[in-house]
Amino acid sequence: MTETPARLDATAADAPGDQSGVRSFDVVIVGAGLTGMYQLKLVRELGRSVRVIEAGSGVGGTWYWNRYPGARLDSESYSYQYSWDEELLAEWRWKEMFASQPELEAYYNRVADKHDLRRDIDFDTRVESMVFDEETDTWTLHSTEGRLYRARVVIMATGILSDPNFPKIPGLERFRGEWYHTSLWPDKDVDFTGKRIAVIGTGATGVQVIPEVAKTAGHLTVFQRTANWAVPLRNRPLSDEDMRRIRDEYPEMFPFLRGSFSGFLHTWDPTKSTDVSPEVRDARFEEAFSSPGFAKWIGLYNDLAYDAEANQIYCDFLADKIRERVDDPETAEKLIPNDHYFGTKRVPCETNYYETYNQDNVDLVLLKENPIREFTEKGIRTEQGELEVDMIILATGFDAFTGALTRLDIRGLGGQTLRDKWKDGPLTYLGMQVAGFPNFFIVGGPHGKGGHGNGPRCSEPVVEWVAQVVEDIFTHPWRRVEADPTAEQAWTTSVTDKAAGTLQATAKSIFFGDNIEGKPRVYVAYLGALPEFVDGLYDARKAGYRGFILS
Ligand code: NA7
Repeated sequence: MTETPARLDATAADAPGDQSGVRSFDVVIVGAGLTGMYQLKLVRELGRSVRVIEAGSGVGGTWYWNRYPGARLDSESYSYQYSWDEELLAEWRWKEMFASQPELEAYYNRVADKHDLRRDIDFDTRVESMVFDEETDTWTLHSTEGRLYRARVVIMATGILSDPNFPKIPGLERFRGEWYHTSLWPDKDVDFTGKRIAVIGTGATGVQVIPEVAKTAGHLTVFQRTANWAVPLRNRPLSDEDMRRIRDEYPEMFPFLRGSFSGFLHTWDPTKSTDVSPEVRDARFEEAFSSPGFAKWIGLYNDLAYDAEANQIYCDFLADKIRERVDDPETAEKLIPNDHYFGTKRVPCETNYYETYNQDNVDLVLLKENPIREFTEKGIRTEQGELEVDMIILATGFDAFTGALTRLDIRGLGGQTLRDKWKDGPLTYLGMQVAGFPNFFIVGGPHGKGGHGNGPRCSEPVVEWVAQVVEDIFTHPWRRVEADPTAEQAWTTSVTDKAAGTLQATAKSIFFGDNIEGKPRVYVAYLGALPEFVDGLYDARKAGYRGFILS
């Protein structure tokens, strides 16, 4: 922090590359989602030359790609927005308690316009590889389109849910109808009217898209691998009066969320559910069930998170709710999970999901009873026969946490690849850096808090920390910041130890990579509290970059 950095203007950043076509920047950020956008703003404010590389044609990341009908938040809209733009907080009027994809995309476009972010973003550009040059201490990045970038610092803002998971079912290329993956949904109206449609997947995305498709489909067949504990979202429009009250609360709300366990408005009740009478407990469950969002998860007794017996009581309550909502008892039983406790997988929030199965045009197929063998020209061949359909929708999720990084060819010191280094599971220090990959930062990846939290609340302090580190890199004599392998091992062990023996560990989930065939079963998120995670970062820097190697 000894020198004042020289400011490079936008014209320099836009300049054509050197003779080899390489364009050089101080910092390259990969991804223009909510994390990359804020990171761009902060790095730019440091006076550093910076370029964001984004595969999509617009900003918003998750809220750009996941434009399937029904896509919406299940964190309260106002708790999910950026906290750092007072003007925008005063200006932006959320239409609904839980914003839909179009409203969120509009919000991120407004942010990009207001802060003139697009001038530093290369859209329609997909990074495929990056190599660290030990002579010059710089990274060279190659895009699929043949663009080349060089930067001292690379910040991966690629998100935890951005590498689509395609089921390993042969024959999709043969299918003559329309097919879509929910996370690669086209920017056009997809007409379901009168069509025979198959949806594969019943996670957070499936339960949102299924009721929308069922509204107009001629026939909808849902293929379910695992039943999920989905709960009603209870969305509603926000009135002007609501917004006035909500805005008045911003000065207290944001600090509260930053100090909370996962950045959500709801907080666990420390009372044990087994210490109250069944009547009190049932009344509490009913009250939560009729409340919006995650009130019926992290707003309840916290022993549901760790005590199997307490959790089972709540599972029984929720199972009865499904039975009440689904007319056909056999279908209801198929929709009730029997292999995991409530909250041990991400809890999807739904609107009319269970009632959808009361429609005459909707069928449910259990993949455990009737597995899919292949896609055919006309549809889907299961063990019991061929189902002819006009459209297939894959709501099969993501190679979460690590996929967005391991799908790239990233080469650090000595030519080692990140993919190889992580073949038995991710190794990180503080979820931010990987030993052997200098000046390479991950804002939102494995071992980060975002996996179990409210995205912007968990990422803002991390993005702010990275901006401080970037400033240090350019104002100190050292040229590299890199995780110390010993600190990396200790951190990784602490992350996996925290998860071992928990109720979470009893379920097959994206948090253990179970949804992806062949992925090692290793815990990939972070189970501690948000303040603990953030303090760990800031304390390490304050302590002279404890656990990092500066050279
Ligand atoms: P999820 O939650 O991973 O759900 C994906 C769904 O697709 C889930 O029901 C999976 O079953 C199913 N799936 C995955 N692979 C297959 C194959 N090969 N065959 C059949 N079914 C399959 O992803 P979402 O997109 O719904 O949600 C992602 C996040 O978005 C979520 O965590 C929220 O944060 C928002 P499984 O349960 O694995 O047996």
